[in-house]
Parts: sequence; C-alpha cells; structure tokens
Amino acid sequence: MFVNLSCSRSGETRRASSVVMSRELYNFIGGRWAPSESGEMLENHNPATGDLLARIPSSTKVDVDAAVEEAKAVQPSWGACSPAERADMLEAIADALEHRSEEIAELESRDTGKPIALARSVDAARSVANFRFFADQVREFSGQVFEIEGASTRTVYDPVGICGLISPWNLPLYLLSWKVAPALAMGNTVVCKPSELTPMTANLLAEISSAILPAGVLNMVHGLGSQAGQALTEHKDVGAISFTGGTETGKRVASATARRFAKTSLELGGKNSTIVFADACTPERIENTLDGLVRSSFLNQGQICLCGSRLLIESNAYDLLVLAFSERVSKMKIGDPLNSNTQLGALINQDHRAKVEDYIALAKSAGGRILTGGSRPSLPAPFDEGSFLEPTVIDSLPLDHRCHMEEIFGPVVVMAPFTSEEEVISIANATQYGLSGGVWSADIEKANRIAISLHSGTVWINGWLKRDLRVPFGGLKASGVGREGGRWALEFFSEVRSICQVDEQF
Ligand code: TXE
Repeated sequence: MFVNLSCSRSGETRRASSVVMSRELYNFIGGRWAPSESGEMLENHNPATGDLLARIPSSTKVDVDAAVEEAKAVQPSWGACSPAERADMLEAIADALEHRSEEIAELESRDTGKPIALARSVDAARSVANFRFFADQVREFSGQVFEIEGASTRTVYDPVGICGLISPWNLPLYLLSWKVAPALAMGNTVVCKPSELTPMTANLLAEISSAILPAGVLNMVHGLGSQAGQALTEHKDVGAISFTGGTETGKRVASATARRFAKTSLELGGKNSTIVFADACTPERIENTLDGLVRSSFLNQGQICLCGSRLLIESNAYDLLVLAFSERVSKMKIGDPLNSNTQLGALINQDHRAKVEDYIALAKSAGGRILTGGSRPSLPAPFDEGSFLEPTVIDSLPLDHRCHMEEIFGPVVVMAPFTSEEEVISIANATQYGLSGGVWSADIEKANRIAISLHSGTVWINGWLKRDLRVPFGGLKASGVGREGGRWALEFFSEVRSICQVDEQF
C-alpha cells in the first residue's frame, strides 16, 4: 500500500512527492528474521494520518520461548566477554544509530505522531547517548573491597542471565535503548518486547545489532502485551524484567515476576506537580518560567511520564500566570508532525485521545473552567484523520478531582492556587504517584526546602528534563520500583556476590 506523506526538513509544510510503502516487520530471534509461529499479524498505523505504516507479528508464548532459547544458548559466551569488548560493541551500535539519526527521527515521528524536531533532539539523540553512556559506564564499573580486622571481602558482579525488556510507545527507542544498553553491558542477553503501537525503531535497532552483536544476544519479539509481554514476564528462564509502562500493567508484571522471584524494575506513571512561586513570575523572570512550564506541560503532547500536568501557582501570581500561560499555550503550533515548526503532533491513537477527552468532559461536568483548548483542532487532510487534540488548560476544579489525581497522559494541564509552603507540599504529595516534581522560584533556599519535601523520585528546580544519565531515576509509590540510570542500572542488570577472605591467623 502506498501512502502520500507530507514532510519537510526546512521548516515549512509541503506536500512531499515521495511515497512510502507500508512494511511487514518480523521478529528477530537468534540472528534471524522470522514471522510469528502462528502467522498472525497486527496493524500499525500512523497516528497523524491513520495510514497503515507496518504489519507486525502477533507473537505468542511459542515465539517468546524460541527467543529465550536463543538468548540462553549464547549467554555464557557473551557473559564471558570482557566489559571492554562489550563496551566496544555498544559504541559501535551508538555509531551506527548516530549515522542513521535522521531516519530514526522520521520513523519515530511517523510511528508516534510526535513532532520531528522533538524526535531529532530527544528520541534520536538520546538513543545514541544511551549506548555511548553505558559503554563508558561499564568500562569504569568495578566491584568494591571491604576490610575488617582479620578479613577482606570483595564484591563481584555477574550477569543475571536473560533479561526481558518491555517498553512503551511514548519514547520508543529512547526507552528501549535505556534498557538494552546496560543489560548488554553487564553480560546479559536480552529479549525485547517493544510496544505493539510503535515497533519501527525497535526493528531498526535489531537490524543494526545484527551486524555488530553475536547472534542471539539481542532478540526482538513483537506482539501484544497480554500475549508476548505476559509470556516474557512468566518465562522461568528470564531472570530479570525491566518494564516501563502504565501502573496497572506494572501490577500485572509484578505479580508474574514475584511468583518466580525474578528481579523486577518498574518505571510507571506519574501525576507530577509543578510548583510556581510568585518570585518566578517577575517581569525579568516570567518569560523563562513560561517557556519551562509550556515545555514541561506539553512536550510530546503531554505523553511523557515526567510531564508536569498539575500547575500549582502561588496565589498572588495566579491570575497573571493563568492569563500568560493560557495565551502561550493557545498559540502552540499543532499539525503535521513532519514539519519542523510543529510543536504538537498527534496523540498515540484514537482510543487514547478518547480517554483524554473523557477527562476533559469530566472536568467540564465538575464545573472546571477550560482556559484554552478542550477540542479537536480543525486540520486539513490527511491530518483530519489523525488523533490530534488541542493543548488544554483547566482550572477551578476541586483538588481531589480525578483530573488532579490521575495520570491523563495527554495535552491536559490542571491549575490551582496555593498560599503557603505547607499547603502546596501537601497538595503535591496527595496523589498515589511519586515520579517527579518541579519548583520554580528565585529563592533557591525555599525551592530546595520544597524539593526535599516532595515525595518524588526526581525534582527539578527552575527547569525540566535536564538529565544527567549518571543519577538514579525512578519513582516512589505507584510510580515504580527500583532505579534506572548510572550504576543503579548496572546493578539491576547483575547479581552482586561477596567473597570473603579470612586472614590465616584468624
Ligand atoms: O501502556 P502499557 P499503554 C501510561 C499512560 C497510558 C497508560 C496505558 O497513562 O495511558 O499507561 O498505556 C506491554 N505483561 N503510560 O496501555 O499497556 C505493552 O505491550 C507484559 C505511562 O500503552 O503499560 C507495552 O510494550 N507486558 C508510561 C508495554 O507493556 C505488557 C508510558 C507498555 O504498555 C502487558 C506508556 C502484560 N500483561 C504509558 N500488557 C510511562 N511510564 O512512561 C501490556 N504490556
């Protein structure tokens, strides 16, 4: 099937003469491309146009079993490679990904509906960075030595064995590579289950790895979470599962892995508060604050678990900020994701848009004030078929309203005023989540006081999404279990043991 796509690298929209053929993707098992055993396929559509992008295998337990067998066969020899050898291969993957950055950005933009500018600067760039970073990390990683009188103990890190890596649709290759790189670095072999909604760049990674890694080290199984994903979490030979996705799915993953005591890392949802003090809204500061707030609220159409979807504003700056923020948001450019000037693309699919719209309807029925947005934008063909939604700002809702408490995962932000530090801390900490938070203030001491009191795995002061890959990343409460990043990821993807040598005279 041929679809006509609109694309532009120069900034302005133009109808492209290029035609793109929808593709048939396969699983990648033991270094070979293969359809699912059942032959069943799933369709994958471009969220911005509805066009068919690819058909992917609808894999089941049989396919997962085959992938695990291959991973198992090669793990001992992969685990026996030196960290430096493995690091060189990760570097080679990073180089190959970097070489194909533009292709990655375009695939990601078509697959997710996100703006190409974002796919370039965040998705493609970070996927490369993840491999480079963990190559460096593993070169430097070593066990420790502990001395007491009469004995010396050293820690040694072994691979877990076979790791199952399950990733979501919002940042497809960014999040998959964030798991693949540390898992391989520590000598594990992997079976990846990318989101069935966004399989394209996972396939590209498999293709790149086929020229660099020994067969069976990286395996890719496409399919539904309830089938392929579930089978992976239940497989007796998979020693660790690293999962990023929704909190409800996380519970299913955790109950499957708990039954067989597999190591489990869960990166789940969030309902993150951004706290803005009046001293961040002075004439000298307001533009910078607004830039940050718009970005943290709506990047990737609000479909990032770290997005600040609750804006809590100090009451003496509330009216000013409501006005200025809503005005900014109403001017955001929404439309063709392949246009470099686009700021907001499509949501992942029509079902997800309907879920987000349900929240807007709930807010309206509870007396919420829609300050901007709330509707589907009117866009020309072919984007009239896409799952677009205007960026939406709502206030005047009770603080325990579902829009304040639940993860909407879309371009919807709720605003509310606060009057004291104690009050805002208690509002921010009242949700079931604990992933991230933001504080905007000219008073750094006060901002740090707030940051320390927030029950969140990450807090940004006067910024957002600034990431040092060495630091621990993860959520509290319903936002997850475990930490990724830096040595925390290397430790998760390994089994640490201790060997104690007692001095002879003891
Ligand atoms: O994610 P799922 P969905 C949140 C967001 C969103 C909600 C649901 O609120 O609306 O989750 O999104 C695989 N065993 N986030 O339904 O289902 C699935 O195939 C094993 C936040 O798309 O959690 C995919 O590969 N695996 C999140 C991955 O899990 C299973 C990003 C994630 O899918 C499975 C995405 C099962 N039983 C959504 N069921 C974030 N934290 O960034 C599904 N999967």
